[in-house]
Amino acid sequence: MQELRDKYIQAIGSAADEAALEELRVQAVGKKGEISLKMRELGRMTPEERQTAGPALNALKDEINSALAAKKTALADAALDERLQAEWLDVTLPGRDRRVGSIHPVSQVWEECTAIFADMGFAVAEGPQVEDDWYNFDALNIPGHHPARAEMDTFYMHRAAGDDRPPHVLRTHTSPVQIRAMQAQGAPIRVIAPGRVYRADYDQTHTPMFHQVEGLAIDRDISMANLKWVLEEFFSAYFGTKVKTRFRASHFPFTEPSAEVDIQCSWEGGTVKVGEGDDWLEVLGSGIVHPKVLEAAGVDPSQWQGFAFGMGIDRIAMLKYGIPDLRAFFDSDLRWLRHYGFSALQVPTLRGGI
Ligand code: 2U9
Repeated sequence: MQELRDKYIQAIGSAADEAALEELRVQAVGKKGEISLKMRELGRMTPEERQTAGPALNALKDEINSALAAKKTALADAALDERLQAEWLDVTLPGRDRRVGSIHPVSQVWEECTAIFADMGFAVAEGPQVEDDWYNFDALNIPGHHPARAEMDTFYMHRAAGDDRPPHVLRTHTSPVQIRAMQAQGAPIRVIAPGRVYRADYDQTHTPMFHQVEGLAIDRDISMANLKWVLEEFFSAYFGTKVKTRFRASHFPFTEPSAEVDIQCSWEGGTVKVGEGDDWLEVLGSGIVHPKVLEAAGVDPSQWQGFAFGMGIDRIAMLKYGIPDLRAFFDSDLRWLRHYGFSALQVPTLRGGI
């Protein structure tokens, strides 16, 4: 009995894992284990023998069960210690930076313009960025020989030998969109055309791709007075303060008369503030749509007339948000966006607020 005890107590003490322990349990105290078999032999013993062997076997069984339980706990503790060592975590380390996206100022301003003009009844029109030269030039009263074609630094699409379609260009303005809109729906019409435009020009204030929003309102008796009201209403909503405009006579092939439009501003310490002071800042071109342009778009100029205007979205975005360098718009480092306070999309309306 002592031998049996020593054998199991020692084996349990040196068991490497739970599986080895289980094997020992089955061998010793399992149904067909050594101690169980010995207990069965009790029946064949004399009462006297049984009186000493019985309690001794029970005590041995208890001792082995306790040793098994103690070893099981010890193994589990050791396993936990090992895990705690291996999976050690420094909770004092700073958290990982979460990358937060943000709206691009040009997209923001694009939406702002759309919302304000929508409040004045202008629908949004869209069109292709690759145009044929009729839509981009001829329909807008810019014939083949016109110097404006050369001045616009147009990107011409490559043409394969034998391609006899009219020349295609990357649109230099969004005006072709309004030609298409008039062809499609005729007059009266009130649309704006925001979108990307392309000119082969690159310096501090020009990028080969930029954004315009143009507007067109054609009806029976639209005048420059309506244009001035719409623009002042727009700029006041956009800058969130009453903004005066100044019209200067100008010339564009597609409008007659034409005007360049300045907005009221002040210059102090190198920063411009819109809607105060007595300086002026040029932001826009406009005029009464040329009869030839209406005709090209299938609208009878003896029945209909109206205004058109065009401005650079990038430029008015820089003005509103105080972004000094156009090239920031094309920077892939997003920290500057946060610097200018861009987060989610917020759109102003004519009814005020942002
Ligand atoms: C149609 C008829 C006329 C749109 C106009 C301008 C004057 C203009 C510039 C402003 C800054 C382009 O982005 S910019 O460089 N635009 O000066 N645009 S009138 O006239 C139109 C448009 C469509 C059918």
